[in-house]
Amino acid sequence: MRIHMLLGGLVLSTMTAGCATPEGATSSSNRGPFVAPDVPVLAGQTATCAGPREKSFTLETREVTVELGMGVKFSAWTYNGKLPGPTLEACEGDRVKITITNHAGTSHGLDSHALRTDTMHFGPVGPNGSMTIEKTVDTPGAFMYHCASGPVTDLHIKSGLSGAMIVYPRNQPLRPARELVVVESGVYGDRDATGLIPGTDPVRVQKNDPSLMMFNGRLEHSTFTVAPGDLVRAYVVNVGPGVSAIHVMGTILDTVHDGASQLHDVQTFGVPPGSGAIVEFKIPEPGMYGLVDHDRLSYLPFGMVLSFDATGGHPHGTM
Ligand SMILES: [Cu+2]
Repeated sequence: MRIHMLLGGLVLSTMTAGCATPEGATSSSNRGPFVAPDVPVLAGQTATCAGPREKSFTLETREVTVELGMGVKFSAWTYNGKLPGPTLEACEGDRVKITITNHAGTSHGLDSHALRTDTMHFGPVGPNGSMTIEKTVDTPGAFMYHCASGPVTDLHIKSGLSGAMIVYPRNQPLRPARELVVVESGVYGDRDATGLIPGTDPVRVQKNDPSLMMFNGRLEHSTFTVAPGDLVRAYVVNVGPGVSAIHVMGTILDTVHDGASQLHDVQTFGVPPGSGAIVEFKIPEPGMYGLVDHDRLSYLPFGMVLSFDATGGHPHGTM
């Protein structure tokens, strides 16, 4: 009960007084990806599968201090300066070419779980170097990608070098839905007096002991404006640590795609670290809803909830 009160307080705290559109909320439309500064950009199945059958991506490894929200900064290791790295979208059967250019001070590489290929292609490559992986993607799904750097790979992933790669099915159109990417990951370091986490603590890394957990590399999130009856599809990737217990407060997952398997009417779905799943849920009635990791509810005050507002600007959908 207290948790639900907390969720209510959190989601409603993102709303302005009265009936105005919540500040920072996404625009409402019936289909397509949510667009907000704090969610990875998503083109979606239709545009991706209609595009060229060869997809080229460039990922630049850079050491960047990123804003996490709530006054916290983190000196991260990044792909393209972002946490998580950019979402790589491809369509089943596409030839994918991923180039890594290393602008950082140590060696980095790339392992995408969407690829069936020799791991020797994953690098690493030294500072100022570059490498390219090329392969046809043949399996649809939401996949993790991450740095591959030999025995120190875990430290590199936990310093920020990870992201989502979506491979859309080519011949099975997905139902129209509001879509978003959800990459869950941790930060392994303590804040100094200025709010800066100056780097990754190897002791915390080894213990799988994050100081903070994040959705999409942020502690603060836009509220997603939806309407009753909307279908929402989340491409979930769990960087870890621990199984992500994906649950949407206020509803039941309509369909979960885990590899080629489909499950229906699931209250909470476990996504292991290093894996992904596509979860779909319908907004049942006017009100507020929240996507959480049910095993990380202790992090709710630090932003571990994605809020969906179906009130039409009016709390509980009432005038
Ligand atoms: Cu690395």
